[in-house]
Amino acid sequence: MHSPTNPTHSVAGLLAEIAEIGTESLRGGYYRPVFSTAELDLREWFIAHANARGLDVEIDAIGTIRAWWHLPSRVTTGAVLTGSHLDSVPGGGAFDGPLGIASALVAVDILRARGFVPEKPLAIAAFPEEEGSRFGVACLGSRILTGAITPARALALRDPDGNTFAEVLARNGFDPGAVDADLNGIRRFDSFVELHVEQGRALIDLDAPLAIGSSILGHGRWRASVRGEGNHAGTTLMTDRRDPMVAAARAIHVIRDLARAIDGARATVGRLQPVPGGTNVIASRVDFWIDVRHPDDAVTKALVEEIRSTLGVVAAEEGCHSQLIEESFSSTAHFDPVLRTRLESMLEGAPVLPTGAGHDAGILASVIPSAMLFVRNPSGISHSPEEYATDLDAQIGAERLADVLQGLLAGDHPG
Ligand code: HGY
Ligand code: MN
Ligand code: MN
Repeated sequence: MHSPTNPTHSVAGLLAEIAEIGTESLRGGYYRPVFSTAELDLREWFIAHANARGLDVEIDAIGTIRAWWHLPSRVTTGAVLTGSHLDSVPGGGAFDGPLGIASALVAVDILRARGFVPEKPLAIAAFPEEEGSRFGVACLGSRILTGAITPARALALRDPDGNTFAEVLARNGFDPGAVDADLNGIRRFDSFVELHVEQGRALIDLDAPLAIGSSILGHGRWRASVRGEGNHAGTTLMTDRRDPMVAAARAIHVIRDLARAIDGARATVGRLQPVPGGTNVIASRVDFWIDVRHPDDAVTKALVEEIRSTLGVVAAEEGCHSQLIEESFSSTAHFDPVLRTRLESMLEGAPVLPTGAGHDAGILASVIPSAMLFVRNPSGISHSPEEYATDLDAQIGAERLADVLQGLLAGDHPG
Protein backbone atom coordinates (compact mmCIF):
# COMPACT_ATOMS: atom_id res chain seq x y z
CA MET A 1 0.00 0.00 0.00
CA HIS A 2 1.95 3.05 1.12
CA SER A 3 5.67 2.69 1.40
CA PRO A 4 6.93 6.26 1.14
CA THR A 5 10.62 6.26 0.39
CA ASN A 6 11.39 9.95 0.85
CA PRO A 7 9.21 11.56 3.51
CA THR A 8 7.57 14.52 1.88
CA HIS A 9 7.75 17.97 3.39
CA SER A 10 4.42 18.97 1.92
CA VAL A 11 1.03 18.58 3.60
CA ALA A 12 -0.70 18.72 0.23
CA GLY A 13 1.61 15.97 -1.03
CA LEU A 14 0.75 13.72 1.90
CA LEU A 15 -2.98 14.31 1.53
CA ALA A 16 -2.78 13.67 -2.21
CA GLU A 17 -1.57 10.15 -1.40
CA ILE A 18 -4.88 9.32 0.32
CA ALA A 19 -7.17 11.36 -1.94
CA GLU A 20 -8.66 8.23 -3.54
CA ILE A 21 -9.17 6.29 -0.30
CA GLY A 22 -12.77 5.96 0.88
CA THR A 23 -14.32 8.23 -1.77
CA GLU A 24 -18.11 8.22 -1.58
CA SER A 25 -20.14 8.12 -4.79
CA LEU A 26 -23.48 9.17 -3.21
CA ARG A 27 -22.65 12.86 -2.91
CA GLY A 28 -18.87 12.97 -3.24
CA GLY A 29 -16.52 13.39 -0.35
CA TYR A 30 -15.39 10.49 1.78
CA TYR A 31 -16.84 7.82 3.99
CA ARG A 32 -14.13 6.37 6.22
CA PRO A 33 -15.83 4.89 9.31
CA VAL A 34 -13.53 3.53 11.97
CA PHE A 35 -12.08 0.10 11.11
CA SER A 36 -13.64 0.21 7.65
CA THR A 37 -11.40 -0.82 4.76
CA ALA A 38 -10.87 2.85 3.96
CA GLU A 39 -9.90 3.80 7.50
CA LEU A 40 -7.65 0.76 7.78
CA ASP A 41 -5.92 1.96 4.61
CA LEU A 42 -5.44 5.38 6.19
CA ARG A 43 -3.99 3.72 9.27
CA GLU A 44 -1.51 1.90 7.03
CA TRP A 45 -0.65 5.20 5.32
CA PHE A 46 -0.02 6.93 8.66
CA ILE A 47 2.08 4.04 10.03
CA ALA A 48 4.11 3.81 6.80
CA HIS A 49 4.94 7.53 7.03
CA ALA A 50 5.77 7.20 10.71
CA ASN A 51 8.10 4.29 9.97
CA ALA A 52 9.68 6.19 7.07
CA ARG A 53 10.55 8.92 9.60
CA GLY A 54 11.91 6.46 12.11
CA LEU A 55 9.09 7.18 14.56
CA ASP A 56 8.20 4.43 17.05
CA VAL A 57 4.62 3.26 16.46
CA GLU A 58 2.49 2.30 19.46
CA ILE A 59 -1.08 1.03 19.06
CA ASP A 60 -3.24 0.74 22.17
CA ALA A 61 -6.12 -1.58 23.09
CA ILE A 62 -8.74 0.48 21.21
CA GLY A 63 -6.64 1.10 18.12
CA THR A 64 -5.31 4.56 18.96
CA ILE A 65 -2.10 4.95 16.98
CA ARG A 66 0.74 7.00 18.49
CA ALA A 67 3.89 7.63 16.45
CA TRP A 68 6.70 8.66 18.84
CA TRP A 69 9.66 10.87 18.03
CA HIS A 70 12.52 10.52 20.51
CA LEU A 71 10.84 7.79 22.59
CA PRO A 72 13.04 6.98 25.55
CA SER A 73 12.61 3.50 27.05
CA ARG A 74 9.88 4.61 29.44
CA VAL A 75 7.84 7.79 29.26
CA THR A 76 5.95 8.68 32.40
CA THR A 77 5.53 12.43 31.96
CA GLY A 78 6.69 15.51 30.12
CA ALA A 79 5.88 14.34 26.61
CA VAL A 80 4.01 16.41 24.01
CA LEU A 81 1.09 15.08 21.98
CA THR A 82 -0.25 16.25 18.63
CA GLY A 83 -2.36 14.59 15.91
CA SER A 84 -6.09 14.18 15.23
CA HIS A 85 -8.27 11.44 13.65
CA LEU A 86 -8.57 9.46 10.41
CA ASP A 87 -12.25 8.55 10.43
CA SER A 88 -14.85 10.72 8.68
CA VAL A 89 -18.54 11.48 8.61
CA PRO A 90 -20.53 10.12 5.65
CA GLY A 91 -19.75 12.37 2.66
CA GLY A 92 -17.08 14.13 4.69
CA GLY A 93 -14.32 16.37 3.42
CA ALA A 94 -10.69 15.50 2.77
CA PHE A 95 -9.27 17.60 5.61
CA ASP A 96 -11.38 16.94 8.75
CA GLY A 97 -8.96 14.75 10.70
CA PRO A 98 -6.24 13.82 8.19
CA LEU A 99 -5.05 17.44 7.95
CA GLY A 100 -3.98 17.30 11.60
CA ILE A 101 -2.06 14.08 11.11
CA ALA A 102 -0.41 15.08 7.83
CA SER A 103 0.56 18.45 9.31
CA ALA A 104 2.11 16.75 12.33
CA LEU A 105 4.22 14.46 10.12
CA VAL A 106 5.38 17.46 8.08
CA ALA A 107 6.04 19.45 11.27
CA VAL A 108 8.49 16.70 12.31
CA ASP A 109 10.12 16.98 8.88
CA ILE A 110 10.37 20.74 9.29
CA LEU A 111 11.87 20.50 12.78
CA ARG A 112 14.44 18.01 11.58
CA ALA A 113 15.26 20.24 8.60
CA ARG A 114 15.84 23.05 11.12
CA GLY A 115 18.29 20.77 12.94
CA PHE A 116 16.05 20.82 16.02
CA VAL A 117 16.56 17.96 18.46
CA PRO A 118 13.68 17.61 20.93
CA GLU A 119 14.51 17.37 24.62
CA LYS A 120 11.14 15.73 25.28
CA PRO A 121 9.27 12.94 23.52
CA LEU A 122 6.65 13.87 20.93
CA ALA A 123 3.81 11.59 19.83
CA ILE A 124 1.48 12.02 16.86
CA ALA A 125 -1.86 10.39 17.64
CA ALA A 126 -4.71 9.12 15.49
CA PHE A 127 -7.73 8.67 17.77
CA PRO A 128 -10.36 6.12 16.67
CA GLU A 129 -14.02 6.99 16.02
CA GLU A 130 -13.76 10.75 16.57
CA GLU A 131 -16.83 11.34 14.41
CA GLY A 132 -18.94 8.68 16.08
CA SER A 133 -20.21 7.84 12.61
CA ARG A 134 -20.09 4.09 13.09
CA PHE A 135 -20.89 3.54 16.76
CA GLY A 136 -22.89 6.71 17.45
CA VAL A 137 -20.78 8.29 20.20
CA ALA A 138 -18.59 11.24 19.20
CA CYS A 139 -14.92 11.02 20.21
CA LEU A 140 -15.47 7.42 21.33
CA GLY A 141 -11.74 6.63 21.49
CA SER A 142 -10.70 9.64 23.55
CA ARG A 143 -13.78 9.22 25.78
CA ILE A 144 -12.74 5.64 26.58
CA LEU A 145 -9.16 6.68 27.32
CA THR A 146 -10.25 9.53 29.62
CA GLY A 147 -12.91 7.45 31.37
CA ALA A 148 -15.71 9.62 29.96
CA ILE A 149 -17.49 6.43 28.87
CA THR A 150 -17.28 3.04 30.54
CA PRO A 151 -15.63 0.19 28.64
CA ALA A 152 -18.81 -1.86 29.08
CA ARG A 153 -20.99 0.78 27.43
CA ALA A 154 -18.44 1.42 24.67
CA LEU A 155 -17.97 -2.27 23.87
CA ALA A 156 -21.73 -2.82 23.63
CA LEU A 157 -22.28 0.04 21.14
CA ARG A 158 -23.54 -1.27 17.82
CA ASP A 159 -22.95 -0.01 14.30
CA PRO A 160 -25.84 0.25 11.80
CA ASP A 161 -25.22 -3.39 10.78
CA GLY A 162 -25.54 -4.55 14.39
CA ASN A 163 -21.82 -5.24 14.98
CA THR A 164 -20.73 -4.32 18.48
CA PHE A 165 -17.57 -2.28 19.06
CA ALA A 166 -16.22 -5.34 20.90
CA GLU A 167 -16.79 -7.57 17.87
CA VAL A 168 -15.19 -5.08 15.50
CA LEU A 169 -12.18 -4.67 17.80
CA ALA A 170 -11.77 -8.45 18.01
CA ARG A 171 -12.13 -8.76 14.23
CA ASN A 172 -9.24 -6.31 13.91
CA GLY A 173 -6.97 -8.20 16.25
CA PHE A 174 -7.66 -6.31 19.47
CA ASP A 175 -8.69 -7.80 22.82
CA PRO A 176 -11.98 -6.26 23.99
CA GLY A 177 -11.11 -7.45 27.48
CA ALA A 178 -8.16 -5.06 27.49
CA VAL A 179 -10.29 -1.97 26.80
CA ASP A 180 -10.13 0.46 29.70
CA ALA A 181 -9.48 4.07 30.58
CA ASP A 182 -5.80 4.96 30.30
CA LEU A 183 -5.29 8.07 32.38
CA ASN A 184 -1.64 7.21 33.08
CA GLY A 185 -1.10 6.82 29.35
CA ILE A 186 -2.60 10.25 28.72
CA ARG A 187 -0.72 11.84 31.62
CA ARG A 188 2.57 10.92 29.92
CA PHE A 189 1.79 14.11 28.01
CA ASP A 190 2.04 17.63 29.42
CA SER A 191 0.12 19.03 26.48
CA PHE A 192 -1.93 18.10 23.44
CA VAL A 193 -2.06 20.42 20.42
CA GLU A 194 -4.49 19.38 17.69
CA LEU A 195 -4.36 21.09 14.30
CA HIS A 196 -7.65 20.98 12.40
CA VAL A 197 -9.23 22.50 9.34
CA GLU A 198 -11.54 25.32 10.38
CA GLN A 199 -15.16 24.20 10.08
CA GLY A 200 -16.57 27.66 9.56
CA ARG A 201 -15.69 30.91 7.84
CA ALA A 202 -14.15 33.09 10.58
CA LEU A 203 -10.64 33.00 9.08
CA ILE A 204 -12.02 33.99 5.69
CA ASP A 205 -13.57 37.09 7.23
CA LEU A 206 -10.41 37.77 9.27
CA ASP A 207 -8.23 37.12 6.20
CA ALA A 208 -5.85 35.01 8.29
CA PRO A 209 -4.48 31.52 7.49
CA LEU A 210 -4.48 30.17 11.04
CA ALA A 211 -6.20 30.64 14.39
CA ILE A 212 -5.76 29.39 17.94
CA GLY A 213 -8.75 27.67 19.54
CA SER A 214 -10.32 29.08 22.69
CA SER A 215 -13.25 26.73 23.35
CA ILE A 216 -15.49 24.00 21.96
CA LEU A 217 -19.26 24.39 22.02
CA GLY A 218 -21.04 21.93 24.29
CA HIS A 219 -22.84 19.36 22.19
CA GLY A 220 -24.81 16.19 22.46
CA ARG A 221 -26.73 13.59 20.47
CA TRP A 222 -30.14 12.19 21.24
CA ARG A 223 -31.98 9.37 19.48
CA ALA A 224 -35.71 9.92 18.99
CA SER A 225 -37.90 6.89 18.32
CA VAL A 226 -41.51 7.26 17.24
CA ARG A 227 -43.66 4.14 17.13
CA GLY A 228 -46.96 3.96 15.19
CA GLU A 229 -48.78 1.28 13.27
CA GLY A 230 -47.20 -0.19 10.20
CA ASN A 231 -49.70 -0.83 7.45
CA HIS A 232 -50.41 -0.91 3.73
CA ALA A 233 -50.10 2.36 1.81
CA GLY A 234 -53.08 1.52 -0.39
CA THR A 235 -55.61 -0.15 1.85
CA THR A 236 -55.26 2.15 4.87
CA LEU A 237 -57.49 5.23 4.78
CA MET A 238 -55.85 8.50 5.82
CA THR A 239 -58.21 8.64 8.79
CA ASP A 240 -57.10 5.21 9.96
CA ARG A 241 -53.40 5.87 10.26
CA ARG A 242 -50.93 6.13 13.14
CA ASP A 243 -48.00 7.13 10.98
CA PRO A 244 -44.68 7.71 12.80
CA MET A 245 -43.16 9.32 9.70
CA VAL A 246 -45.71 12.13 9.88
CA ALA A 247 -45.09 12.58 13.61
CA ALA A 248 -41.33 12.67 13.01
CA ALA A 249 -41.65 15.17 10.17
CA ARG A 250 -43.84 17.48 12.27
CA ALA A 251 -41.48 17.18 15.23
CA ILE A 252 -38.39 17.95 13.13
CA HIS A 253 -40.01 21.14 11.91
CA VAL A 254 -40.77 22.24 15.49
CA ILE A 255 -37.25 21.30 16.63
CA ARG A 256 -35.90 23.72 14.04
CA ASP A 257 -38.19 26.49 15.32
CA LEU A 258 -37.34 25.82 18.98
CA ALA A 259 -33.60 26.10 18.26
CA ARG A 260 -34.07 29.17 16.11
CA ALA A 261 -35.75 30.90 19.06
CA ILE A 262 -32.63 30.51 21.28
CA ASP A 263 -29.65 32.73 20.53
CA GLY A 264 -26.58 30.63 19.76
CA ALA A 265 -28.44 27.29 19.82
CA ARG A 266 -28.08 24.70 17.08
CA ALA A 267 -30.30 21.66 16.57
CA THR A 268 -29.79 19.36 13.61
CA VAL A 269 -31.54 16.25 12.34
CA GLY A 270 -29.27 14.77 9.69
CA ARG A 271 -30.13 11.13 10.05
CA LEU A 272 -33.57 9.49 9.93
CA GLN A 273 -34.36 5.79 9.64
CA PRO A 274 -37.92 4.52 9.01
CA VAL A 275 -38.59 0.89 9.87
CA PRO A 276 -39.01 -0.89 7.52
CA GLY A 277 -38.58 1.94 4.97
CA GLY A 278 -40.74 0.67 2.09
CA THR A 279 -42.22 3.01 -0.53
CA ASN A 280 -45.68 1.41 -0.23
CA VAL A 281 -45.41 0.76 3.50
CA ILE A 282 -46.60 2.95 6.36
CA ALA A 283 -43.68 2.72 8.76
CA SER A 284 -44.02 1.00 12.12
CA ARG A 285 -41.27 3.06 13.65
CA VAL A 286 -39.11 6.01 12.76
CA ASP A 287 -35.78 6.71 14.46
CA PHE A 288 -34.05 10.03 14.02
CA TRP A 289 -31.04 11.59 15.67
CA ILE A 290 -30.87 15.15 17.02
CA ASP A 291 -27.56 16.97 17.43
CA VAL A 292 -28.05 19.87 19.87
CA ARG A 293 -25.40 22.46 20.74
CA HIS A 294 -25.10 25.64 22.77
CA PRO A 295 -22.30 27.37 24.73
CA ASP A 296 -24.29 27.00 27.95
CA ASP A 297 -24.90 23.35 28.86
CA ALA A 298 -27.97 24.29 30.89
CA VAL A 299 -29.52 25.87 27.79
CA THR A 300 -28.74 22.75 25.77
CA LYS A 301 -30.37 20.54 28.36
CA ALA A 302 -33.42 22.80 28.63
CA LEU A 303 -33.83 22.84 24.86
CA VAL A 304 -33.63 19.05 24.79
CA GLU A 305 -36.37 18.86 27.41
CA GLU A 306 -38.53 21.19 25.29
CA ILE A 307 -37.86 18.90 22.33
CA ARG A 308 -38.78 15.87 24.42
CA SER A 309 -42.15 17.27 25.44
CA THR A 310 -42.90 18.59 21.95
CA LEU A 311 -42.12 15.18 20.51
CA GLY A 312 -44.48 13.57 23.01
CA VAL A 313 -47.33 15.92 22.14
CA VAL A 314 -46.91 15.61 18.38
CA ALA A 315 -46.53 11.83 18.56
CA ALA A 316 -49.72 11.56 20.64
CA GLU A 317 -51.63 13.75 18.18
CA GLU A 318 -50.61 11.27 15.48
CA GLY A 319 -51.63 8.29 17.60
CA CYS A 320 -47.99 7.34 18.14
CA HIS A 321 -45.60 6.90 21.07
CA SER A 322 -42.16 8.47 21.33
CA GLN A 323 -39.00 8.28 23.35
CA LEU A 324 -35.85 10.38 23.37
CA ILE A 325 -32.58 8.83 24.57
CA GLU A 326 -29.29 10.65 25.11
CA GLU A 327 -26.44 8.93 23.20
CA SER A 328 -23.56 11.28 24.01
CA PHE A 329 -22.93 14.68 25.56
CA SER A 330 -19.82 16.85 25.86
CA SER A 331 -19.86 19.97 27.99
CA THR A 332 -18.49 23.19 26.54
CA ALA A 333 -14.70 22.80 26.80
CA HIS A 334 -12.42 25.79 27.40
CA PHE A 335 -8.84 25.14 26.34
CA ASP A 336 -6.09 25.53 28.92
CA PRO A 337 -5.47 29.30 29.30
CA VAL A 338 -1.75 28.92 30.13
CA LEU A 339 -1.08 26.73 27.10
CA ARG A 340 -3.24 28.99 24.94
CA THR A 341 -1.30 32.06 26.06
CA ARG A 342 1.95 30.29 25.20
CA LEU A 343 0.62 29.50 21.74
CA GLU A 344 -0.42 33.13 21.32
CA SER A 345 3.13 34.22 22.20
CA MET A 346 4.57 31.72 19.70
CA LEU A 347 2.09 32.61 16.94
CA GLU A 348 2.05 36.37 17.10
CA GLY A 349 -1.05 37.91 15.68
CA ALA A 350 -2.95 34.65 15.25
CA PRO A 351 -6.61 35.26 16.07
CA VAL A 352 -8.22 33.25 18.89
CA LEU A 353 -11.51 31.56 17.93
CA PRO A 354 -14.14 29.37 19.54
CA THR A 355 -15.37 26.42 17.53
CA GLY A 356 -18.82 24.89 17.19
CA ALA A 357 -17.25 21.54 16.24
CA GLY A 358 -16.28 18.81 18.67
CA HIS A 359 -12.74 17.39 18.77
CA ASP A 360 -10.66 14.90 20.73
CA ALA A 361 -8.78 17.91 22.12
CA GLY A 362 -12.04 18.88 23.83
CA ILE A 363 -12.20 15.48 25.53
CA LEU A 364 -8.50 15.33 26.50
CA ALA A 365 -8.83 18.88 27.88
CA SER A 366 -10.44 17.29 30.96
CA VAL A 367 -7.17 15.44 31.74
CA ILE A 368 -4.21 17.37 30.25
CA PRO A 369 -3.68 20.94 28.97
CA SER A 370 -5.03 20.92 25.41
CA ALA A 371 -5.06 23.42 22.58
CA MET A 372 -6.12 23.66 18.96
CA LEU A 373 -4.92 25.35 15.81
CA PHE A 374 -7.38 25.98 12.96
CA VAL A 375 -6.34 26.28 9.34
CA ARG A 376 -8.38 28.53 7.03
CA ASN A 377 -11.09 26.82 4.99
CA PRO A 378 -11.97 29.05 1.99
CA SER A 379 -15.32 27.30 1.54
CA GLY A 380 -16.35 27.86 5.17
CA ILE A 381 -18.10 24.49 4.82
CA SER A 382 -17.29 21.20 6.56
CA HIS A 383 -18.73 17.70 6.91
CA SER A 384 -19.15 18.03 3.16
CA PRO A 385 -17.08 17.53 0.01
CA GLU A 386 -16.80 21.35 -0.17
CA GLU A 387 -14.46 21.41 2.85
CA TYR A 388 -11.12 22.81 1.72
CA ALA A 389 -7.72 24.21 2.66
CA THR A 390 -5.29 25.65 0.12
CA ASP A 391 -1.88 24.00 -0.25
CA LEU A 392 -0.30 27.22 0.95
CA ASP A 393 -2.45 27.54 4.08
CA ALA A 394 -1.96 23.86 4.85
CA GLN A 395 1.81 24.35 4.63
CA ILE A 396 1.63 27.47 6.80
CA GLY A 397 -0.33 25.40 9.32
CA ALA A 398 2.43 22.78 9.42
CA GLU A 399 5.09 25.47 9.79
CA ARG A 400 3.22 27.12 12.68
CA LEU A 401 2.57 23.72 14.27
CA ALA A 402 6.32 23.10 14.00
CA ASP A 403 6.94 26.42 15.76
CA VAL A 404 4.58 25.46 18.57
CA LEU A 405 6.00 21.96 18.96
CA GLN A 406 9.54 23.36 18.95
CA GLY A 407 8.59 25.66 21.80
CA LEU A 408 6.91 22.87 23.77
CA LEU A 409 9.65 20.30 23.10
CA ALA A 410 12.49 22.58 24.12
CA GLY A 411 13.67 21.52 27.55
CA ASP A 412 13.64 24.98 29.09
CA HIS A 413 9.82 25.26 29.25
CA PRO A 414 7.54 23.35 31.60
CA GLY A 415 5.15 21.07 29.70
O1 HGY B 1 -19.47 16.68 15.23
C1 HGY B 1 -18.49 17.39 15.42
O2 HGY B 1 -18.60 18.50 15.85
C2 HGY B 1 -17.11 16.87 15.09
O3 HGY B 1 -16.84 17.13 13.75
N1 HGY B 1 -16.97 15.48 15.39
MN1 MN C 1 -15.82 16.25 11.97
MN1 MN D 1 -12.54 16.44 13.11
